[in-house]
Amino acid sequence: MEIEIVNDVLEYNKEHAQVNRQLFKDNNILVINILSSPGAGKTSLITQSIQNLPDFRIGVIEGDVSSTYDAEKIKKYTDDVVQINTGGTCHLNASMIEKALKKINVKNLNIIFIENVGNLICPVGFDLGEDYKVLLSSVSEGDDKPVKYPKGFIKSSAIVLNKIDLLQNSDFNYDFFEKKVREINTESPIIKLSCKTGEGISSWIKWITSKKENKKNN
Ligand SMILES: Nc1nc2c(ncn2[C@@H]2O[C@H](COP(=O)(O)OP(=O)(O)OP(=O)(O)O)[C@@H](O)[C@H]2O)c(=O)[nH]1
Ligand SMILES: [Mg+2]
Repeated sequence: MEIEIVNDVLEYNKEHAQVNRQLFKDNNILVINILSSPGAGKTSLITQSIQNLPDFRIGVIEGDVSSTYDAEKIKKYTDDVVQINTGGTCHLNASMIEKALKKINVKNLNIIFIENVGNLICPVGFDLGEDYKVLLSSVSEGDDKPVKYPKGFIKSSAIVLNKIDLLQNSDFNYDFFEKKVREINTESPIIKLSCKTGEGISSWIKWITSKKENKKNN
């Protein structure tokens, strides 16, 4: 008997990402993969987005090592939520997404947010078939994250800085943060916002709706 060896994990992932990408294209769904460290505000950004995009039907794929805690929070805002528990793995992969997609009614959706497992390292290398990766950083993590964890900042199409309501009471230096982001990513917008106060959320919503419009026209 011949034994097939899958010797390139990323190659295997790429095949599944392509299946997902085709499904998203066929159904005209914009898919955003949100990367951040634990507690930066991924779930908060998703619930804010759902509330501020009333004209779109939004699905959410929640990635966590264990627990359904975030999915339960999201469930208050949309029925189209599916939880992936990775059981210890520190990132989502495309095959997990492919399975999760079978559990939601994809045909009804306009936008899908994927909340990746909270960390700035492992999720970056895995294409899930999404349209865009978004790197969410927050004031409470400090302004040196683009220096210490550059890859996510390089690979993301938008950089969101959350918790700007805390700027006044912290030593976070926004000019330093921006300079360090621009040294490694000259293109992607940096969107400053607070999921707590709602400040800046309109810029994020504008970014999403413009990407949705672009996808429709392509
Ligand atoms: N002050 C402040 N707190 C915020 C803001 N956004 C989120 N939080 C708080 O930060 C904490 C973490 O927010 P979550 O949205 O759960 O963060 P997360 O990235 O989903 O966390 P994990 O899923 O555990 O990685 C919660 O207590 C939020 O209420 C903000 O803009 N300002
Ligand atoms: Mg969360």
